[in-house]
Amino acid sequence: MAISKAQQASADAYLERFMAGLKRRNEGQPEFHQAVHEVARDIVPFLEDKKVYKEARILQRMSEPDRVIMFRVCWTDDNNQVRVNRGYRVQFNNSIGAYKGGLRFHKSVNLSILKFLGFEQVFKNSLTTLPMGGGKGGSDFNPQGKSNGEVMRFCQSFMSELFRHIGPNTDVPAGDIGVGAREIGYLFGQYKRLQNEFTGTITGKGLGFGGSLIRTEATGYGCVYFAREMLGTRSDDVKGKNCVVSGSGNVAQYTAKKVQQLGGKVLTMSDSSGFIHDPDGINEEKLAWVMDLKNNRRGRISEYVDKFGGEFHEGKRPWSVPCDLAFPCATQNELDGDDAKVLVANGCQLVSEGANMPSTLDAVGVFIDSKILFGPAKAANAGGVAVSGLEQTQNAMRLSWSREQVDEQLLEIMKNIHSTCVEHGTEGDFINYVQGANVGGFIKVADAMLAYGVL
Ligand code: NDP
Ligand code: 2IT
Repeated sequence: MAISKAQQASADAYLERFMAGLKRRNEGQPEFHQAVHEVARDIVPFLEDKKVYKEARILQRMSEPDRVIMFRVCWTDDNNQVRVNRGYRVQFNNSIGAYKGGLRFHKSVNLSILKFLGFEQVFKNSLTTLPMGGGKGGSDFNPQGKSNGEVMRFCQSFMSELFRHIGPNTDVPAGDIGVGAREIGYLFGQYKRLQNEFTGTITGKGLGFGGSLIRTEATGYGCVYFAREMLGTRSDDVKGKNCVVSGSGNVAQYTAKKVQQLGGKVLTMSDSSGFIHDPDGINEEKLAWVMDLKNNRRGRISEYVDKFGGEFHEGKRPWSVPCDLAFPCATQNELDGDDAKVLVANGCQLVSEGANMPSTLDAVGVFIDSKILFGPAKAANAGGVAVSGLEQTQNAMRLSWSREQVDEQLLEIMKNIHSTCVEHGTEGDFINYVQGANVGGFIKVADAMLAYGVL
């Protein structure tokens, strides 16, 4: 995006005023400020010569959610004690389709985190090219250490309020941190019971009751497909690359699997207690063991070392391990400016974000300044919600597509997102994927909002 010096100065002043207003209206919500700032840094200069968007205050309207629903969730634990949690659904923007986005159950969940995630989701869903608006929800409920019965009672209570706010043409939730196959089963079961209808109102469902093949794999697979597209612009490939992955949940697992399939070597995985480093590489057999550990036995990643050797680094993140490619797949702000400098100094050529906003604003700055390939979350991890969109389509048609059909469409969507980023992010011989994703995601939603008039 080439703008004059005078336009840049005017954009800088506008950005400062815009962010000051946003912070004043949304006090104490640092993650939301960060997510909006990351987008506004690119959108404000883009708007310099686009009066219609500016006069219609599109950016201001897009950074205010359509509505926020907050509710009490009461349930009884295994000791017959009454527990109280808070439930949320942030319905951010439905300009181009029904609200769509995951539910997160984690002790850290608050309004700031869900607003950042809902805001990001609007752009991400737009990039997929599917007709989906953006939303996010969840609870400060901590599933760790809870029995199946406790998780079921919590999910049923949560859905007893949420069900009245969602529907196949209104709002379609899915999973996120702490919400996997087990939770989706309980949530969908309760929704179906209360609504007395079988519709595709939740995605990520089990394969026997409306789920789509490849949805479980989609975010991780898509993140590596996106990495492969980025490498392709430098005539390079995943094959033979040393890869550092963080996290060991859904996204990390299938990122690791696709890296393996494409001939890369996975050196690390992590959880909230630290990371494991296996210099021999986490191969197929070892990954299968990690999946069983995390998905069935619900154990800690440190147990890997007792089984297969390597090192466990307690309380640490894996970015100091030298690598060619890095895949942050755990959580927000897990990679800061110092980590980014270490990665770049060690020769890392690419970062593809599986998690949402894993890199701090400083880290993003380091990646862009050093001109490595940096795929931001809203582009790189859009494969998950894209296949959720395909699940909705299959549900509406009352049929299911084959593994190959869905995987092919996922790959096609990731390639399209990459092309959109190239179209809007190319600056000379460098592709700024952050700018490309922000501008590419913005335009479609902004044009729909313009068409609707002042809403
Ligand atoms: P899971 O719950 O399956 O796994 C989360 C992983 O991240 C676990 O290894 C967990 O460790 C770790 N983690 C969570 N919180 C923290 C923390 N505060 N500090 C360090 N590690 C942490 O979630 P997903 O794999 O589904 O989600 C991972 C990321 O990917 C999130 O940012 C999510 O928003 C994003 N995402 C998910 C999509 C999906 O389809 N599931 C789609 C697009 C993005 P522990 O077990 O110790 O808690
Ligand atoms: O952050 C995300 O894109 C998700 N958690 C997936 C959302 C979805 O609706 O599949």
